[in-house]
Amino acid sequence: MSIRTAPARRLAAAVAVVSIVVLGAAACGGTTKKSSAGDNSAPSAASTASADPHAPAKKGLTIAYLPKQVNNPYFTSSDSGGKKAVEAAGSTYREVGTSSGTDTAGQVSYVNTLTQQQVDAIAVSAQDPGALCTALNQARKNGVKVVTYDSDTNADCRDVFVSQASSEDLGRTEVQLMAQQIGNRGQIAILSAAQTATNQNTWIGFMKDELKKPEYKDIQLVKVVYGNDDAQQSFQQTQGLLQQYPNLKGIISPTTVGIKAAAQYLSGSKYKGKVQLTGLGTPNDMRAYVADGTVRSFELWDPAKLGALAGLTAVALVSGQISGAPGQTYTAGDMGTFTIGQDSTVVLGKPTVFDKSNIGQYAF
Ligand code: RAM
Repeated sequence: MSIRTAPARRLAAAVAVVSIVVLGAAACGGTTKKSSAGDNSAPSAASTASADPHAPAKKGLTIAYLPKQVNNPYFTSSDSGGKKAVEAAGSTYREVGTSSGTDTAGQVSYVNTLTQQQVDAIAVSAQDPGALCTALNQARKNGVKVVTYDSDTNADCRDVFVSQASSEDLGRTEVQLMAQQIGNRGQIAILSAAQTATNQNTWIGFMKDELKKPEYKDIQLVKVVYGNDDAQQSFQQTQGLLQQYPNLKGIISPTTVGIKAAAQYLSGSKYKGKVQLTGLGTPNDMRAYVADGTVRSFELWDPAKLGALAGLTAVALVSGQISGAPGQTYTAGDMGTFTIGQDSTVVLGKPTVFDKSNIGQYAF
């Protein structure tokens, strides 16, 4: 892949009018990426590069995964799904990353190293929306395709975001699950991951919006706390919430680490079965707490499928089958055909709600 030079970029600007007309047709009327100035500016690949849906899928690529946190079982699952899919597609899988969910400097330094090593694509779950931008755009200017999965960066700093589900659905359904469990009445709190996490913050935004509906007028969201996807911190935050709000009726934890730690605390306390807990968890982590009555229902997508789709999207980008423009479609192995939507986002599908009636069917 060639590196774009300054004269080439000026030429691109000069033919912008022509490109817009051509793109308008290619992108089925979808939005194009915002342009920005300065060193942090995006290479605007999606808005200028053409894609050939019939181009053969390239093999022998190196696709590097950079999860939020390497020792988090959720990412072990997602990235092993990625490994399987990338290897089945004839390419090499790599994984690098930090062991803390709040080490944004560590994530930046991994992006820089992967750029120097000239990997073909990076699939990254961002700990912070803006912190990785300069490094990711530097990677893209050097010909590396960038896919975010699970947690996005700003839309100008990657080619495609592979989202686990509709963020709006996730936020609203977590409130709906909680409301059912507490009979639409009482104080609730949120136990989140890192304060900067794009995915959790987006879901919390939709939770707050859902809570404005008249049917939830008797539910008060009293506090949002952050356990930083650290088991001990999440456990302590749960304990602190119950000390501070003795009338608390429920906790929503939209993180697999947080919900597990909160369940562990509740199950060994006098609040078991009295303070409700829902959010996003893996069936493997939550099985014991559903069985002992601490948790009634919670939801999640299949992390392995998310990791697989991220890797296959990276292969489609490097192969030139897609450039990231909304409206483009591509086939992701045996997962089927996907269409790139608004803000160059691809959605995996709908999450599953788990409770005692179906949890036995899932093993992740
Ligand atoms: C944690 C991470 C991840 C999130 C899941 C639900 O493992 O915060 O980003 O998607 O929970």
